[in-house]
Amino acid sequence: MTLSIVSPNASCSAILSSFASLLNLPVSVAEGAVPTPQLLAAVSSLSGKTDTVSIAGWSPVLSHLCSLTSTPALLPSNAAEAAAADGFVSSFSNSLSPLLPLDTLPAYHASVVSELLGSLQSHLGARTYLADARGSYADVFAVLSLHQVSLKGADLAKAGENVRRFYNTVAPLLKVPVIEEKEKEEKPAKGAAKGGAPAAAGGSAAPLAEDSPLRSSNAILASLAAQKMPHSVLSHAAAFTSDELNAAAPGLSHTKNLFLKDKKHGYFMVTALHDSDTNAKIMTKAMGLTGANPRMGSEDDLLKLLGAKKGMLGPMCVSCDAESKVRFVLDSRLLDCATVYSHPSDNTLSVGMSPEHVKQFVEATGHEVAVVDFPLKGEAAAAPAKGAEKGKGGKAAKEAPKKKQTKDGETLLKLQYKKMSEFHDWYSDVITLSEMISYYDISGCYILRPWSYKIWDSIQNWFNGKLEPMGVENAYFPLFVSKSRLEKEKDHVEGFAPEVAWVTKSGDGDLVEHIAIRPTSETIMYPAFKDWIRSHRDLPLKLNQWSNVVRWEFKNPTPFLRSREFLWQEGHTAHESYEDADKMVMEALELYRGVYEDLLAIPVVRGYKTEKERFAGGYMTTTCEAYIPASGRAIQGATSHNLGQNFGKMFDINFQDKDGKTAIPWQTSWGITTRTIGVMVMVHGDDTGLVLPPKVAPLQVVIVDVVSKKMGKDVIQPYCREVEANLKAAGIRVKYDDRLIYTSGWKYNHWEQKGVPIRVEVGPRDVESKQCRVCVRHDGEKYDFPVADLGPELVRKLEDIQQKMFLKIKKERDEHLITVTEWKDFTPNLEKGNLILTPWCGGDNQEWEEWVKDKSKEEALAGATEEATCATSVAGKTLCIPFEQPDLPEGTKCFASGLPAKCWVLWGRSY
Ligand code: 87F
Repeated sequence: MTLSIVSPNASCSAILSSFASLLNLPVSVAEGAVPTPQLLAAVSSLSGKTDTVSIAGWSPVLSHLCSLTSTPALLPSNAAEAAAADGFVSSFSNSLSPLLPLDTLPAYHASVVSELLGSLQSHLGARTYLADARGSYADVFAVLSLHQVSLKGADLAKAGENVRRFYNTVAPLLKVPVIEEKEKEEKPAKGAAKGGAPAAAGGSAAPLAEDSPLRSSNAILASLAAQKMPHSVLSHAAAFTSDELNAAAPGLSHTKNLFLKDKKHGYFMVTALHDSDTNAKIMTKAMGLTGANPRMGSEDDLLKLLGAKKGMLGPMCVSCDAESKVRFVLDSRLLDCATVYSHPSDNTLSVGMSPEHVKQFVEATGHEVAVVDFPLKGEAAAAPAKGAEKGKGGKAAKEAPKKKQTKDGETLLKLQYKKMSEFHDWYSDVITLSEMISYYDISGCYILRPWSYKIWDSIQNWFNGKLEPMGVENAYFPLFVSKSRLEKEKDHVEGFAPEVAWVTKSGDGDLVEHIAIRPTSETIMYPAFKDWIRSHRDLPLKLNQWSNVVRWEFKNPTPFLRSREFLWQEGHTAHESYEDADKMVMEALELYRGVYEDLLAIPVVRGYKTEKERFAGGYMTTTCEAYIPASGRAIQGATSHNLGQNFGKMFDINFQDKDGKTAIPWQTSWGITTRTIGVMVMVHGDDTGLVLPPKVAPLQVVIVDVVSKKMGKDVIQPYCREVEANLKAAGIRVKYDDRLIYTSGWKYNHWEQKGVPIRVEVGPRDVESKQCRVCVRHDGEKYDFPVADLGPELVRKLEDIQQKMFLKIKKERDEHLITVTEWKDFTPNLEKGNLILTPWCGGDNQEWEEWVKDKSKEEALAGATEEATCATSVAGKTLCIPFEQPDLPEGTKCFASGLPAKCWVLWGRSY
């Protein structure tokens, strides 16, 4: 019997009939406006049951169909997965069905196909997984969609790697052709003086077809299947470092896996959460091993004992170690993860399992599981664990570093870490102890406490003061943006899509149209620009907005530098001519130079972004690049874009020019964020804490008295209050810390840690001699000075401090600015934390930029330990083509390609 199902719209028909054919169900599907109950009745009659089940949504309907043919492989494994599938199907239906009459179904318009591929790419990038022949529910729909649009190999070849790989895995299920991967293109060898041709992006991962030898020959996957151990397998681009892994499969609890050797105690394999501090001392102490000093094991031993290559290790590799020569250590923080992801000795795959199953698997191989409490990176070393008890639960992963406590519970005032040797931990320590930041229970989100917000306030005030004479007005636009508006900018939003956060519910109900939270406001503002700009008299339009934006980052979050919500200013202007827009771009960049150099005392290099690094939606991007000596890394400080007429065309903005002709305006956008504060902390802070440049310091001077038996507070306090009043009158931001509950020593520490530029100490002898002691935070200078002239003295001193702080950092930056003309000198200089200026072929030879990135990374990793490779990227990247260009003599060759050089480019490791 063939069942006729009438489905409510074209895309539902498409999905349903594909699904039926996949399951070999005798179903014919026709289109008609029918409500779901009729569909359900039809489904019930197919099953021979007459009772009508109340089911809402496509996934239960299709689950029902699945159950009829005993094909559990296609069932969602949990409610979240079913909801994801439903969401995907309904968004597919909503976006495509209005466009597609049934009879034109196979002939989708090219743009619809590319839109679909784009969304699939991000969908697959974010959550697809495959377990053997079993596709997740959402995956099946994705493939059905591809199947329905009758994509041929040629079209699919254009799709991203994830889509291709995925398609090929499921292709045999669908009995559609597998796409043959083309040989990776070799980049031009001509002029490739050094180290071979640029490598193709995306690593060397092969597609995992169903019959792939890799899949069938992977003993670990086979063993999991044989043991019927619940697991999922996620296939992704080859990932050698945790950054790469987080980019390839974002948002998951990935493990890092270390292979160690100790002279006395032999081999260890450690499986830890990616952001744990896998300190070997903590481990051996917790395991009660004495005299241990484990080091990285050799690659030979790794292969011999665990059958894994570097970067491919996972806990299940212990199955190779038949003689149990390797001790297995599990990070207790993993026990709090719902699913733990690790490589089955292949870094294009991640196996997801519950932590309990990981333990079970390892124990079944004859290895004991030693559970150790490793702290989160940046936390204080945890107290030694009491033995290596099995199954002991750790705390849920938190970013907040632990603070040491004194006996009576009061937080220790001293920093625990040194800036130069423990930079990352030092940074967390400084921003928390100085009361700038408090951590929050959502990863990548932080509380900006008054001490940091006041600095942002002073940047805003300075900036607003500059904007006014430039004719830029402040305005405020909504936080939310509709899907259709956001996607109007499809071409460049596509690259950013995984970072966009969406509101999909209100209360318990699903929103019909999902709403994005602004990651930037072009798509929010420019439809209004279209209404406001009619004539040349409406131009220039110059608006600025102070707001928060949300970008759901997957790389390691860092307060101020990379957070999921941050504060910024975004300027958006429209002009009659390209020249006017260009002038605006440069004026905005000059403001950013001012913020960094004049306010924050941080030198910057201004320049153009290369073609590869510029904002894809615009025409040309300029940037301010700062340098952080302690980490040897550069950081983009702010950007200003000439958008050309791209957005005008996209948003249909036009005006009548002076000659009465219709013209498209020239636009700019520019932004600077609270990252400024993080850069300032990193650049100026020291082992005692913050060091604030006077121009932005919430307090420029703090007065601390030294009360003693010799002179009580009745005498010394009025004296200090008078000093405070005089300094206030001189325009200084000053506070007299008259709290009696703290000692003067405590106060010295406290204000030093908060970076106040000047401390004025007043003791009994100062009162007698009508003077005070001036202590300078940034260089430790101390001198006595008469209070009568203190106002003008400190005004001058604060200016002097501001200038000296800038010059000190500029000197340090300049000492790290190196010119390199030959490739051989490039990576060694990166390793030294230098900024590198090189002659560059640029222009049409963009692939060399990628080559330098890959090659420098390869060279740097060749000499690094496994632990080090997990750290932030070691590749050298272009920072900018500096506006200030040194002479480029005729005949100069590009340091990488050997082609004729066109300009000088600045490179560095960057944040
Ligand atoms: C993330 C998600 C979606 C950056 C994004 O630089 C969209 C975007 O358009 C996106 N991240 N950008 C580029 C922002 C361009 C521009 N916007 C105004 C700026 C300065 C301020």
